Amino acid sequence: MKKPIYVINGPNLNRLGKREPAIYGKATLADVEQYCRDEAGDFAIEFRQSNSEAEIIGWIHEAIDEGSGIIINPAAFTFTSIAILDALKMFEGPIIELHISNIHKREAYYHHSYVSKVATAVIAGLGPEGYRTATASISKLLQQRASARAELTAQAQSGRCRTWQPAIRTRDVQQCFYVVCGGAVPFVMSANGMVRPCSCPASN
Ligand code: CA2
Repeated sequence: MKKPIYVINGPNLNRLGKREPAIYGKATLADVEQYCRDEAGDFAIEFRQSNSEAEIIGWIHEAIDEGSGIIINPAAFTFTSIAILDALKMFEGPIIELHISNIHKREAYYHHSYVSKVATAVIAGLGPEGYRTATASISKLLQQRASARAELTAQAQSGRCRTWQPAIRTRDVQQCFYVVCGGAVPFVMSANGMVRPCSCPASN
């Protein structure tokens, strides 16, 4: 069974639709949750909101163990929380950072995001509809990644590649998961599911 996509929302977003509609739109958080479910295809959605940094970190830990992808609107924690950044660094799947408003058009203190350092993609300024875009995009990324993994498995099993090399699992090294070594052509698979030839020392 497919692992769920976690959609994690930070402080004050429980009030969505109740004030500042010019910036945040008229949709409520319940509407936004429905947008995500509409676009999720085969994936289950774990939709969460909290005003507590500790609770959000707990949910990221849960996603590390049980989730396939994370969509996160960290709200004000975007600009303050190295603890959320550190938790997200441990997640190996795709991460989409989402903001309803275009944070770069706003006051300077909204311009620097810690979360962007580990995000696969950032969506800002599409309004509540951005949740649809984020869910559709992360589903596609996850499907591409699954196809690439299946292709590599088939190549390995067909004998073209003699060994599977466990990947360098940090995000710093272009988000590699597996390097297939020893075959005619070594490959690298990235988090967005693209497969490309690589030069792998272990294949020489
Ligand atoms: O645009 C976004 O989604 C934000 O992440 C929302 C955060 C803000 O700190 C970020 O800069 C951008 C704040 C959310 C405020 O919550 C509201 C809830 C209901 C109505 C208006 C605001």
